[in-house]
Amino acid sequence: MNGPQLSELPDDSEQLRPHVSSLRRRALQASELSAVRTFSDAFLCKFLRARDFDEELSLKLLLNYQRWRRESPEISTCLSPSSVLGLLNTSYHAVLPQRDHTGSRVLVYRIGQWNPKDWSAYQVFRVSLMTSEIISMETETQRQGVKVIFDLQGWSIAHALQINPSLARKISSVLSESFPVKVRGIHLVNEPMFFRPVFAMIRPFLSDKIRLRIHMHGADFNDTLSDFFSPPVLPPEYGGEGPCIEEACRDWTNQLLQSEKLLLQIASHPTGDIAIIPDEDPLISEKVETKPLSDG
Ligand code: VIV
Repeated sequence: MNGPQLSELPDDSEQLRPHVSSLRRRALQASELSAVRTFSDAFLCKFLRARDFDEELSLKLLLNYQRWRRESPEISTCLSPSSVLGLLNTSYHAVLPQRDHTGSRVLVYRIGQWNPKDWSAYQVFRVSLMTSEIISMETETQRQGVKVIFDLQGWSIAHALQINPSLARKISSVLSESFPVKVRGIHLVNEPMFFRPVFAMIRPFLSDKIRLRIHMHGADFNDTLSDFFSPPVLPPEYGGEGPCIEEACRDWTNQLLQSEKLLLQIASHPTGDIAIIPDEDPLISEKVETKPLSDG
């Protein structure tokens, strides 16, 4: 049985067991975290599905994820949606209600809504991490990944100044090798000329695979975005027939706010695997509720 077929099976399937057990054994051997005694099936399945059950690559991804979290505490340790509510309320971000024709989640970021005087790049980054943590719990998203639309209308020098080389490295790392979600497409719309220098900072660190999945649509995106997404998926602002972007942003903001407790637990957990209670940390030793998310 090959990778894609294994990906169809549920977390507790008998056929996945050997793969899950083997990844668990190798991850525990390789892990640099002493407070961690084990990993849950659900957690390991995220990494296996993100790499189509290639064990070597799944292990590498898991270790990269742990390292990225450790090296980016300014982003990863504060996953509180209410702390960035002002930004979310500007309709900066939505996960669209409908998946695309392949089953990918479709995310929209409207950079112009981000006022760099009010919000740092770290806070903005946290929004993406919160969303990614939530949607990566969905089995269908683990299988079919995400497609992201960045609307760069309003991108300014003040935005560009927020992106230093270290942050650019963190952006490319999370896109290519350090988060358990398949990035199936990145669509830039309304990108101005002076976005180029920032993109030039990020680009060299991206894998070839991700680089090939980046599409620059410019201002006339209505003609070309429709080659990738069918009308019911996109909001009217992006040439589609779905709910308007404000509504989509409002709905996703509510979804994030409802997930606040869960996100705080992930952020404060040594590995991010909230199904496992670390035995050496009295602060998070109480039993956590893991509510399964419905695939909406
Ligand atoms: O966070 O799968 C200069 C995706 C993204 C993620 C994360 C995951 C993910 C697709 C990003 C995309 C957005 C965590 C797991 C990288 C956060 C970006 C935060 C910065 C501050 C936004 C500024 C605007 C960028 C535009 C970048 C465009 C490139 C992706 C080409």
